[in-house]
Amino acid sequence: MKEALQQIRSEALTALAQAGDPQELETLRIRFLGKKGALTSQLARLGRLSPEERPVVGQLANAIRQEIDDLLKTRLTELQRAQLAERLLEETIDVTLPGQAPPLGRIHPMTRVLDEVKDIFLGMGFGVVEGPEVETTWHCFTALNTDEHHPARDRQDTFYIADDIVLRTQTSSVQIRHMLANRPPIRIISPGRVYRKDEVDATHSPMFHQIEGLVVDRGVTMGHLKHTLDTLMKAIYGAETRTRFRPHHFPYTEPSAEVDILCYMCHGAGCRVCKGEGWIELLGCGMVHPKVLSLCGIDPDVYSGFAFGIGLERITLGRFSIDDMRLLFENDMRFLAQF
Ligand code: 2NM
Repeated sequence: MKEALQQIRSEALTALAQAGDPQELETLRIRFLGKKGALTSQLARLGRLSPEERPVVGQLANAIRQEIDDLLKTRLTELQRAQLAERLLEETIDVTLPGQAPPLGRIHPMTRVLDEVKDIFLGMGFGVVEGPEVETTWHCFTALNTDEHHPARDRQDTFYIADDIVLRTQTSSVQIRHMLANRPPIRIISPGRVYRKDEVDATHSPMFHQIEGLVVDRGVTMGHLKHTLDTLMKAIYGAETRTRFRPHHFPYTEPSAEVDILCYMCHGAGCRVCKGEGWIELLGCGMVHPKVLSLCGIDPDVYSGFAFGIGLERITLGRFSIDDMRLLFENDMRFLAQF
């Protein structure tokens, strides 16, 4: 039996010396020292020995167990150290490598144009006023002198929430609220989303953005209106830009006009951008109708005002030579990253 124990010992020492990783060591521990291990099964046979032999062989078996156990611990530490050293070598960080920049967002082209327009008007002493997108028909139509049968009120054209509640069709409703709550002098722009039942195509969307402006004071004239819009157009499209005012009709202004700018592509010669016209229609404006002032508690015999409305998408498309409005709403980074 002594020979068997020595045999186990030498097998174990060799195997332990050759083990390559902690997993292997554990397998060896079970093989030699486990409940059904080689050494344990030898010890089970101690009982068959003579009383003289038993303590001698027992001692030898224990010494071997201890030796294997010690070696297991030493080898485990060694192998763990080796593994760590290997990992440290593999995972070395080269701090001189260039970093990986996280993808950065950027300002949407419409936001950029809006910020520019705000700057221009802030420079002229205007305030920026916002208001609700869900409006009463009174603020959206009645107060704007738009009578009961006007097509703008049609359920085919406007999103109704209830009989007298709509998604605003223009931000003029914000200016009505402002006039009701403030006395002249008034100088504001009101940018924001507006809604109309239009099918989506290259130039239409059921939701778009408007910037409306309003000035009310004593002695405000069409001359002030023309100068203000001329200044705006030159600031957006360049100092050489020319504006043209054409008579038009809006229920909330009298007189009313549509404003064209000389085509920024062909400078009047006629091209694809202006559809051969030489001019591009950009906005609507006029002198605030006396009835609108009265409905807002402002005396039209004392005060006069001008107002205008301009589409933010329209300006943005022109400004960056984009030919399809849908591109502004699709949030495709390949498109947006160009600005
Ligand atoms: C436009 C064209 C002309 C307008 C009128 C008003 C208000 F509230 F004063 F009556 N705000 N905006 C107006 C006038 C809007 O958009 C094309």
